[in-house]
Amino acid sequence: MPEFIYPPSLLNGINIDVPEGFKIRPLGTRDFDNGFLQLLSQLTVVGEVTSKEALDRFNTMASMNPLSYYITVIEDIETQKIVGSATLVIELKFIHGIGCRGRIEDVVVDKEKRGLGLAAILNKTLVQLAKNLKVYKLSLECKDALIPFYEKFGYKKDEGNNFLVQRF
Ligand code: 16G
Repeated sequence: MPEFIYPPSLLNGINIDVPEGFKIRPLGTRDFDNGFLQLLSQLTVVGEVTSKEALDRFNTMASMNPLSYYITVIEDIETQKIVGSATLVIELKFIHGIGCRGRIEDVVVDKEKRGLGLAAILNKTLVQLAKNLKVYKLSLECKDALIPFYEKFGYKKDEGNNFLVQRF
């Protein structure tokens, strides 16, 4: 199993300043012992997930060809805890010249570490990574209150297009 969910070198050319004491990098296998799932539970329901299930899912995602799951985390270097995470998902298309679409998912920063600009760092990094991967569009879903935050990274409402959902 690879150590990281995508090659860390893909972040090399993306020079977005991170506050001292923090590191941005792809999700790693050891992060399941360093609070990654607990962090996700600050966003939504994670449910009962065993270590084996988590690592199997990691392995499936990391083995995709081409890669689709660019889960990017911020580590607190001193404690090794994962204090921020956001995912770029790449969806393959026939349209737009065998193009691909990007989606930003599961953006979360630990409630103890909010106000340091970590969510902005994750967003700027993933917008740049999506551009490097040549997506023709990048989208996300968010609550009304977060629209002004996401607008700072180039998103706008897609007038006439709505987000519809069914929950099961
Ligand atoms: C937010 C997230 C989405 C996540 C969902 C979970 C962002 C930009 N959006 O909409 O990615 O999957 O919350 O909520 O992070 P749910 O459990 O109600 O689907």
